[in-house]
Amino acid sequence: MDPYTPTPADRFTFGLWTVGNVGRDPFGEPTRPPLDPTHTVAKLAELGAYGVNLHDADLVPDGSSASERDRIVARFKRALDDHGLVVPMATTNLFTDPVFKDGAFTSADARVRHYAIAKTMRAMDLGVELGARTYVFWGGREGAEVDGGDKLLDALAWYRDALDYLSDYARGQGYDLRFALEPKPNEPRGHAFLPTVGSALGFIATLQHPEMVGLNPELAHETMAGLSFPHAIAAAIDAGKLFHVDLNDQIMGRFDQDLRFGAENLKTAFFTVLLLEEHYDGPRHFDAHALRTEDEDGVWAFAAGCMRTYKMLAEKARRFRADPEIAEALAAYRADDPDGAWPPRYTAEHAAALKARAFELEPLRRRGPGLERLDQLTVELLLGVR
Ligand code: GLT
Ligand code: MN
Ligand code: MN
Repeated sequence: MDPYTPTPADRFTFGLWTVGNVGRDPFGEPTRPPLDPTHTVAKLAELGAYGVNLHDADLVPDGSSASERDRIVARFKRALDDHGLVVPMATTNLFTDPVFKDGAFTSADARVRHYAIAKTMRAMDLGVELGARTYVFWGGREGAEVDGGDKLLDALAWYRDALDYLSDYARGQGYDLRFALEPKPNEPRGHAFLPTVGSALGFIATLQHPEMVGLNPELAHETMAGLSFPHAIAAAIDAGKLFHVDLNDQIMGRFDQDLRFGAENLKTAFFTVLLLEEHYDGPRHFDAHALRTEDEDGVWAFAAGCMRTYKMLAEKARRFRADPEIAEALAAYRADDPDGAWPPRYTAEHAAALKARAFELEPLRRRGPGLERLDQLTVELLLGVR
């Protein structure tokens, strides 16, 4: 078998909303018909995916009766069973309904905030019923264009109140769920609350149950903010908070593109995969969609492409580690200090000696760390000539 053909062991997942994206944009109508979720399940299984994720409303339209909901869910579960797909992550659509136009958990109208919590509890019930262990919070409408609304501090407090309430709900129900916050700097709002991985990490520390809340960083979102995705992932890993990941691609400084993984920034994709392969064992979720130009065949080519590129980059990551010249360049980049081990242990005596130490700085100023060579070796590896 082609080594880059995905299998469920690779744990690739897509959202119903990703392959199901109909190609609507702010200037144009849909270019593709909606997909039946059971058809999506069958196609994703055929392509070698492991799972499918969803918003409540991707499966059960808002306002469905209880019996309609149960009928839709039973049919979807049958499709999952028939095709061996799982639902590792679920989330709530708190952005499409006009009721959320000025925020859900951060709406200035307390009735909307209460409704958002109620909708999320029902969506959590659905996610857990389908087997989800990760619950994502993307605050699509949590933001502002007008700071004259004077709610910058209140909005963060309301966001915190809602997450605290929902953590208690999940615990009260005995749900085995972890929450993953997904930052984004803007779009659809002018300024989003919790715009980056760093801001979300700081916020989590203020929650009542910080241990059950982590991050779902998205490549496109950090890139829109002008930041590096590998750096953001590293910060989340360092904090023990990489609970989930949204892989896609994006041109910096553009609208939210959600391009096929690896379509734009191959080096970013490579260093992302290197980190994930070595420090993350959750599902590899593609939060992207086919270009608006494409028909359904293009959608499945897009989905297969995301997974295939990930696998090719995972193979490159293994070669990066196994390459003796790269290993040698990496070893040369890091220099030990013959006069003292790292990390230094503080004692008053050590501090006094360190302050008094006569450093020979001239050789350190002159030393070239070899990064040009290292980077070129990486490029050659990625281009397939080593
Ligand atoms: C929406 C958004 C994504 C989020 C999804 C989860 S919905 O498509 O663009 O980044 O991950 O709510
Ligand atoms: Mn996105
Ligand atoms: Mn996303």
